Amino acid sequence: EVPWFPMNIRELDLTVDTLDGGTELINEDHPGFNDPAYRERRFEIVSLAKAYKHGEKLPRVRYTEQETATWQAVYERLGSLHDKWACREYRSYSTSLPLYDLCRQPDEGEMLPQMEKYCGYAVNNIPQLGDISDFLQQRTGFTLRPISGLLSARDFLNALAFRVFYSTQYIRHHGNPFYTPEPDICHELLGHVPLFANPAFADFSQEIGLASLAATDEDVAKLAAVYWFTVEFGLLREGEDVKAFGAGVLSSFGEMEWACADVPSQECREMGSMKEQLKPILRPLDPWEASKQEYPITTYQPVMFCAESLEDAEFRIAQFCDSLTRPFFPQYDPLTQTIRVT
Ligand code: H2B
Ligand code: FE
Repeated sequence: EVPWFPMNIRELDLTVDTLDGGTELINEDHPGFNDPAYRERRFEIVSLAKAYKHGEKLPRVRYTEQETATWQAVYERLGSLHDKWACREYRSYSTSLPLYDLCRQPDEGEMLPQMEKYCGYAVNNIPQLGDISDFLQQRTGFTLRPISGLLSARDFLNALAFRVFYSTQYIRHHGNPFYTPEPDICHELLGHVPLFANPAFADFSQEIGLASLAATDEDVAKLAAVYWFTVEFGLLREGEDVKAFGAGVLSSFGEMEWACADVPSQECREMGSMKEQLKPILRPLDPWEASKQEYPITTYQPVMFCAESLEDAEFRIAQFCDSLTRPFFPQYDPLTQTIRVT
């Protein structure tokens, strides 16, 4: 029997069940667990995501001063680390022009000023998902959809086939701006979003999504691991340096130092519960190996994968996806926003 999957972008409306605590804060260790005001605010914001239907305008949230202060703390501290350790594709953009535009000059520059100009990125402003989604759509055809918490790997990956990325809209607890046990708007916007404006990255994310449609549970688990070691925790070689392209690294000071510094500090290692290990073990990106590699979700990554370039990662992952066998071959038709199977 073939597992259910969305055939039309509208059917993403059927994917609303989240796994976890993300929505309900059932986990006692969550920094917001004992804060009724935070819980109430979370409820307000996730209710918007739960009510959202395809085609509607993305909900706009009026963030409080306290929430904006949390964003500011994260934004400022990450900014200086990105200058040092974020990969080139995160820091800058270049568009490959469509054929009819070839008479014009290619458009190149720094990414963050673009995000500041078009999407409302600023130290004192939490950007709105709708503005970012419009920007990405014009860049790579990716759009954002609000979600209330963690989805199953299958549901989450399936949406990538439609070039849709599920994004949380709430922010971490103000008590500790530098820690979150789950995705929040800082992770999505400062970790994931800039790379979705990169055409090669957008294509390879969709590739993983297409491979997940109707895949067996076993193959979904493999794809989830490949996703984890690339989109979330992937590294790239730039000359002598190791740079971050995974959003989990890019949105965390500790993980960025752990992954990219020549010698991670003692303080950094303690933050990530790395007692014995001095540095992550870096392996060259091999999706077959990554698909079988175990990974912790509460400590830093003991093992990480480093690609030669984003194109190298894209090529290898495309090969891996092709190697998975399925009863049919799904393709995305962007004109009708449906999946065609052949
Ligand atoms: N759900 C949400 N809402 N955001 C994510 O980043 C996410 C998810 N990641 N579900 C998925 C799982 C990922 O860890 C892989 C595919 O399992
Ligand atoms: Fe993420």
